[in-house]
Amino acid sequence: MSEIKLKITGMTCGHCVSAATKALEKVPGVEKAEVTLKPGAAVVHGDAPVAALIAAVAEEGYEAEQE
Ligand SMILES: [Cu+2]
Repeated sequence: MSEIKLKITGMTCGHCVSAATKALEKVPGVEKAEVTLKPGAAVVHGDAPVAALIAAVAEEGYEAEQE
């Protein structure tokens, strides 16, 4: 199991954080995602392709990049 750190931009409130968390945790291979608003970031636990994580976040309307 690995830990992937993402920088996320576009989140403005707690709802965004929970939407991003849920989106990340739906990606196959992800065991847990810890998303923070300030700074906009996520620590993803599990084994999932970074591109799939970024796509899941993008689908919710936020931008992610690997940190
Ligand atoms: Cu929000």
